[in-house]
Parts: sequence; structure tokens; C-alpha cells
Amino acid sequence: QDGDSRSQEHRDPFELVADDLSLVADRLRSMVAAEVPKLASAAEYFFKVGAEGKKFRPTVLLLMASALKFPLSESTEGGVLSILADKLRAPHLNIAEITEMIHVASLLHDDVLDDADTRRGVSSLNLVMGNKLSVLAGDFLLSRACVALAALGNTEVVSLMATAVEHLVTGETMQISTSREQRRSMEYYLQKTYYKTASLISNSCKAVAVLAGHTAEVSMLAYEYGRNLGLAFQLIDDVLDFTGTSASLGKGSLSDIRHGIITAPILYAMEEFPQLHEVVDSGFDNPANVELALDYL
Ligand code: GRG
Repeated sequence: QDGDSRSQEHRDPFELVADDLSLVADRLRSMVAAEVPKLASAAEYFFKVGAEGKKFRPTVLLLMASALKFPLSESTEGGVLSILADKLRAPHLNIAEITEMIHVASLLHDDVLDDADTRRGVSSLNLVMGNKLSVLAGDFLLSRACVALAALGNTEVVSLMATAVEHLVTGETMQISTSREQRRSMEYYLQKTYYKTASLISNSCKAVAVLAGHTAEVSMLAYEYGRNLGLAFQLIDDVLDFTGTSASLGKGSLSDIRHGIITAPILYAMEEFPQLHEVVDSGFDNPANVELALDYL
């Protein structure tokens, strides 16, 4: 290997995708523009600077694209115009954009379901414009994601991303409607977590591999990577719900337990402390039970 490729390998991976990430953020703002002013304000809300969130999914997908040898800004020869031309037809950027639109649609609907007031450190759209516009904006973003997907002209990729949307809905349904036994089962928790969080990451990682023309075997590895990363991401998110602050979380802490959602930290604590079962049984509507549960964590 020559010196150039070695130095590229040792670069901070986030720095490597920083240019593409800001390009994706810019392009997303025009992709979500709507005709009717009210819908335009609602759909653009979480794409504005300061409300864009961590951009975890686009970052992972751009890194995956880099690992799978999609061209990055630097690798293009021939000056600024050819770099721009490359970007405009780069399908991995589209997957990052489509995934973020689906993700934000799910957040908008989630905040309606949970009646949440804060998201990404700002007021939820639900609070600012009401639940009707939040639902409509979510639907609008999903439609725009479909249009962008269709433009890629790859039926396997359409199917992967549609499956991810189906899984988001399935995971959320599992979260809001579970039996007492299911809520106490680690297996159920992991299945729900796959649907709710990991599937969008795993299927979009696979979509990048498919669009890069890789074999079924490599595409499956990309999928597995995304699945494990997604599960790990949610496990950390669940721990942060107990340990984070409003400033670091962008919303109030202890929100899961207050909504009666039993996550991995509680499930592990229940294995160790059987007394906790009684607390979980009597529910977390009562703030005293939240305090009691925290004592065991
Ligand atoms: C309309 C697609 C669609 C789905 C409707 C409401 C619903 C069904 C699904 C919600 C699923 C959901 C909210 C899963 C949680 C996923 C998750 C870990 C969100 C937080 O992700 P971060 O931390 O958020 O990456 P930011 O704000 O940084 O983007």
C-alpha cells in the first residue's frame, strides 16, 4: 500500500464522512419541502439546524458505504464539478437520506403516541403544531422517502426499506400492547428491539451493499453488522434513560419507566432481585414505585 491509502486508513472515520454528512443534511432540507405552508413547516421541523439530532443512521450508512468502497469526496478526481456530479448520482447518499426521513417520520408518530413534549432538545412538533400535523408530516416524510426509493430503481432495495418501515410499526405495537409475561421476557425485549430500532439500521446497511453491487454474502454481512449495532445502540439508549440528564438526552430522563416500558436494565435487575417483580407488577404510574425500582439498579 502506498502512503496515501495508509494515511486514509488512520483518519478519524467521522472526519472522513463529515462532508458527505453535511451534504446529506442540506439535500434533506430540500427533499422535505412541501407545497402547503403548514405542512412545509411541520415536515421541515426536524431537519432545521439545531433540531437534526445525532445523525447516527446517516453516519453509519456513509461509513458503511466507505467500507464498501463507494466513492467519498476525496476519492473523486477531476475538480469540484465532477465531485458535485458524482454526489448527485451517489445512491449511498440517497439511502442515508431515505433512512433519515423514515426515522424522523417514526419519531413524529412516536411523539403523538407518547404525547411527548420534548424531542432532540427542543419542543416536540406535537407540542408546537399539534398531533394532527405531526401525523400528517410523518406520512408526508414517508411518501417522500418512497419517491426517493423509487428513483433508485432497485426493487430489492425498495423491499428492504419497506420491510424496515413494517418492522418499526411492529416494534412499536409490541411496545404498547404486551402481556404481563411478555413484558418480563428478555427474548421478547430483544425481538421488539430488533423491530423498533435495529431493523432500520440493518436493512439500510444491506441496501448500501446491494446498491454497491456486492454479493448476497457481503450484503448479508452488512445486514448483520447493522443488526448488532442497532441492538447495541438501543441497549445503550435504555441505560442512558436511567443515567442521562435532560441536557444530554434532549428529553427528560426516566421516560421509559414512567411510560411503563420495561427495558434491559430493569430486566437484568429483576433477575438479580426477585423483590423487584412486585414493584414492576404494581406499575409505574405511582412515582414511589419508580423510586423503589431505581434503588435496585
Ligand atoms: C411512521 C415509520 C413510522 C412508524 C410508526 C411510532 C412508530 C411506528 C415507531 C416508533 C419507533 C421508535 C421511536 C423507535 C425508537 C428508535 C430510536 C432509538 C430513536 C432514537 O434514535 P436517536 O437517538 O434519535 O438516533 P435522534 O434524535 O438522535 O435522531
